Amino acid sequence: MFKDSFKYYKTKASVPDLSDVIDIYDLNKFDYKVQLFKKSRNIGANNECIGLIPFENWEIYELKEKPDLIYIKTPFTSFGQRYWTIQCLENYTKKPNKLNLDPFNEIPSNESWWEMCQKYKNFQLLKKLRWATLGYHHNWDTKVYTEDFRNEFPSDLGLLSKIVAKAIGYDYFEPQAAIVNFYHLDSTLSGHTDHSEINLEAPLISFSFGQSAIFLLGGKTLEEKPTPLLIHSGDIIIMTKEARLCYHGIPRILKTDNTPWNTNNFSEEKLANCGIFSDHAIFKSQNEELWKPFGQYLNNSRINMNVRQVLPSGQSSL
Ligand SMILES: O=C(O)CCC(=O)C(=O)O
Repeated sequence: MFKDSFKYYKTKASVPDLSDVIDIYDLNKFDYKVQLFKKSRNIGANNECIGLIPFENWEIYELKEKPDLIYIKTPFTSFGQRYWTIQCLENYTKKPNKLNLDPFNEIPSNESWWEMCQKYKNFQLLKKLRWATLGYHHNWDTKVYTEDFRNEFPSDLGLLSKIVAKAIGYDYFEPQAAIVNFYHLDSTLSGHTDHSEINLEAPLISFSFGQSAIFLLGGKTLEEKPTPLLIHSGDIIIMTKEARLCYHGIPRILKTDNTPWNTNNFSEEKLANCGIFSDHAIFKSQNEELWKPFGQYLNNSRINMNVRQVLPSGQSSL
């Protein structure tokens, strides 16, 4: 059943009927499938400096049939969407993080992927990047994490993930591994479960930016018919408890006219107090030209960062 749905939404031969795809931006139509998540916790403090809107404006939902899937309708400011896009493209793709491109030795050790793509206008290389791994690096062959394949987890993404986890009741979430996926309009991610982490009780937090995607959430076996969801730029999906063990995948990226990253609503006064953002040349100079290549990337691509806790609480290594 999972594979049939995947094929249905993936096919380019005909336009799939999207009327069953749950769109959180069209709640009137889907209120029989989606309800408010009532167990959220007010995380208080002003989180604008990490790119989030004030907590009282967050909209958090759960699926009626699969309440362990939590959906936060974009809690990011447009300034936040830009920051996380820049981090994914320019910084998280630098060493010591691992890229799918590493075995091809196309990037000299004194350069980074993003620099090379921009400096030499290498659009082929730009399209070839599919993933980067951070913290405990996912081993795509063995699916087993090891201590010798581990680097420090980025502190900004760690902080963001902890804030989100806290808002849904996970006070002790420890971000230790992430996969950053880069999708183009023809990319897919086949159905899979994420079970490499020893700690499967901790949530898996997934942030998306750029073009929209159809996300399929199935059951614990491929026999179960999946629920299709439309994911927009800035949305957060959190898989907890049972949903953490379910099959999921991305059969299709959909071009969107909604480009929240283009709304320039930055306040210089606020930025002055925001350490990590104000240190960044793009935000410091407020120079749209510097943002341009990142915006161009988002116009045809989708970025997804998904963050996991690997270890049992209180444990610091494998
Ligand atoms: O791109 C997404 O939304 C899903 C990513 C995912 O499932 C994964 O990396 O395991």
